[in-house]
Amino acid sequence: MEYTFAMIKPDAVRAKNSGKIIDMIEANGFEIVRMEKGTLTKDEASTFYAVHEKRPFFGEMIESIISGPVVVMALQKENAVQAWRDLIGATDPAQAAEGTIRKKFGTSIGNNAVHGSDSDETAELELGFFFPDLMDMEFELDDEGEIMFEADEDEDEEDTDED
Ligand code: RTP
Ligand code: MG
Repeated sequence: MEYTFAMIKPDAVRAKNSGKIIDMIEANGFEIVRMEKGTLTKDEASTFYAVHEKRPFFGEMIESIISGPVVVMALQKENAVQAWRDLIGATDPAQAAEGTIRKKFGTSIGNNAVHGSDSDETAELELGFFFPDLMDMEFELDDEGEIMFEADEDEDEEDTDED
């Protein structure tokens, strides 16, 4: 897939590293299709982290992710999911490779600076959760590298039929 979901977590936002992380995203050839800053509610965080609900540290994860503003992004690049996972590095910053975002800006496994979708399926769920309007849009870059949005015509027809 050409798109993935990325989040700069509260620890990195608090440490004033958002700009440096965004710089790395752009320097590594990702197009930022959407970007928004805000603080998640407990309900939003629980939905977002629902797959981890059985983990012993689930409560800590939720408290940490709602502890301050996050920056959420829809990123575009060829093979975006894997490319973004490669750039962020291993979950534990201590294990992350040199030059990765978590190596540079993560301070512990719970404060690891960024999140990235782990599969195409997860990316679709997470993009749909934060940027629902993107899901029924087609978008691509024109010759100048500008994003062009086009409504998905099939979806429109379906909507018309239902009305
Ligand atoms: P993420 O979802 O945030 O991109 O991280 P990930 O795929 O590399 O790791 P995942 O297994 O999905 O874990 C989600 C987040 O849970 C926190 N964690 N804490 N205390 C611990 O042992 C522990 N293990 C994981 C991390 O903040 C991780 O990003
Ligand atoms: Mg994960």
